[in-house]
Amino acid sequence: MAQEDRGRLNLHAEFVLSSPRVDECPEWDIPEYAFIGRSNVGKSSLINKLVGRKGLAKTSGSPGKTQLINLFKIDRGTWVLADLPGYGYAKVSKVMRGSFSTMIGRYVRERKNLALVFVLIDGRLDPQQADLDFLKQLGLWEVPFALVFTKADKVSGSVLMKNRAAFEKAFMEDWDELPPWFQTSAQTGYGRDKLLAYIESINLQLRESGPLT
Ligand SMILES: Nc1nc2c(ncn2[C@@H]2O[C@H](COP(=O)(O)OP(=O)(O)OP(=O)(O)O)[C@@H](O)[C@H]2O)c(=O)[nH]1
Ligand SMILES: [Mg+2]
Repeated sequence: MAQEDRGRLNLHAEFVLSSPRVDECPEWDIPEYAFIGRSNVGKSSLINKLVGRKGLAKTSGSPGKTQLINLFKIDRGTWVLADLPGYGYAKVSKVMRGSFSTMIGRYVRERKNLALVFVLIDGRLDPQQADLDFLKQLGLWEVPFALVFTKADKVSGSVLMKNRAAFEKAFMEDWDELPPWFQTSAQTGYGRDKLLAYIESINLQLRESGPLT
């Protein structure tokens, strides 16, 4: 569908660690952006596309690939990307789903330098209860988030718009206003520039307002 974004160079990215525990993640005052969403929604693929390096975050056609918290320092440590396991996918075993959701819950509540969670929503699907529940939980925990509708290349523009509108309608049953939202394709790079510009704008605001931790 939409044209490829070509405006930016690849970003410098450095793998930091994979861990099941947030308390093993380094404590630092670097703004961190976490990619969270249902298994298979395209978190790891989008991280790779943002950075411009295939294989930085491990991806797979079968859900449940990412099983740990993975941290990557971006732009020589100016900011951090966190790739997390997915939630709510019926075909991932119940035990794994439970452990992923504990890991995600602790991460979002305890990670002091977390600037924002990008909650990825599969742009091909009708509203999914697991996503609405997760967003409600983030709200109760007062964790800031933005929405990212993924896999835009897989559906026509009108289907994507229809799915987004349905999602927004369901979302507004719990909320008073919409968060910032994006549409992306990890295949074509559509949406990459806007997402990066948004991250940069938050980094700038945070630099002006002082330490996160
Ligand atoms: N066509 C298309 N395929 C995508 C896109 N994003 C991800 N995929 C595919 O979707 C599958 C899952 O992608 P991942 O990035 O591993 O998804 P994930 O959300 O990290 O999944 P888990 O780690 O299992 O929770 C892979 O086969 C990807 O190639 C996209 O924007 N377009
Ligand atoms: Mg993954």
